[in-house]
Amino acid sequence: MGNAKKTILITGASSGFGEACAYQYAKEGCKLILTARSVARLEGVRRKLELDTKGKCAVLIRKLDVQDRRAVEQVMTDLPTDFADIDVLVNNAGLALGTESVEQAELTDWDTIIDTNIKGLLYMTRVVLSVMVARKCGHIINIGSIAGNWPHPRGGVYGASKAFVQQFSRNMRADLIGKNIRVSNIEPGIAATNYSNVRFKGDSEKAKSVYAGTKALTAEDIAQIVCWTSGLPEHVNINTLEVMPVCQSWGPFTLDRSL
Ligand code: NDP
Ligand code: 8X3
Repeated sequence: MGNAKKTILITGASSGFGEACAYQYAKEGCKLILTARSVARLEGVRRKLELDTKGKCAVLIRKLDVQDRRAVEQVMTDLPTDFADIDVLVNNAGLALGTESVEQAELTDWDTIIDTNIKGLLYMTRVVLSVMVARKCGHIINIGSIAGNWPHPRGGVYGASKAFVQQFSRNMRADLIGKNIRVSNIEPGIAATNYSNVRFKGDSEKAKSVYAGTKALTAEDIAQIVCWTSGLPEHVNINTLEVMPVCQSWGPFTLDRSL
């Protein structure tokens, strides 16, 4: 089946997985709608796409904060007709903030995580689904995380937000039976992107130390998986796909022997 000629909307396309998905889908002959808050970085992605594809890739960029429900609705309303039939939505925009234990975490960080990873993903999904349901086709690909599947000390609300994404993906798929719409949740482990820089609030030394001595996943690894997932024959649905680098695995249970 493949992805050629599909219209793909990617949130958080200014960096990391979203940016790498844009390059991969462009190689596969897709039309792209790239969204993020940073227009300057989106312009950079568009320039690189134009060079890579010798201007053959149709790209629309839109400044969009997924936390803003009205803005999400407006972006969809304002799409030119030749970009309006979205075949694939990659719900990728997201972040972790802070590394404190739950009793010390900043409540404003929790708000931002919930507003972006949960509410933003819900707003995007609802507006795009209305188009997909009307066309009786489409594919929603959510970017979850292994942090939604396994307990992570100091992963608090971030991991919980990704557990939400996993269960929402499953429930959505249950609701959409008979409507010919695919739903997939891709759950990466540690990947070297700007993620840690955001999580450590710009402390690039700390962010670098997360990946030191590891061979972490790359954004391109995840982009290949996302594009493969949507390029499978139309009757095939990847429900969930958890992926870690070989250097990552689980820890044992912990016992407190001090009591
Ligand atoms: P990056 O920080 O490199 O990219 C995050 C992207 O999300 C950026 O394009 C950013 O753009 C965008 N974004 C953040 N907040 C908003 C917002 N409010 N509205 C719109 N866009 C927003 O990190 P990754 O590429 O690693 O992260 C992508 C996804 O992958 C996230 O959901 C993350 O949780 C998940 N993930 C990451 C893993 C990792 O180890 N890297 C592992 C597992 C999952 P801008 O700032 O311009 O808005
Ligand atoms: C984050 C995944 O492995 O860095 O979503 O905690 S990990």
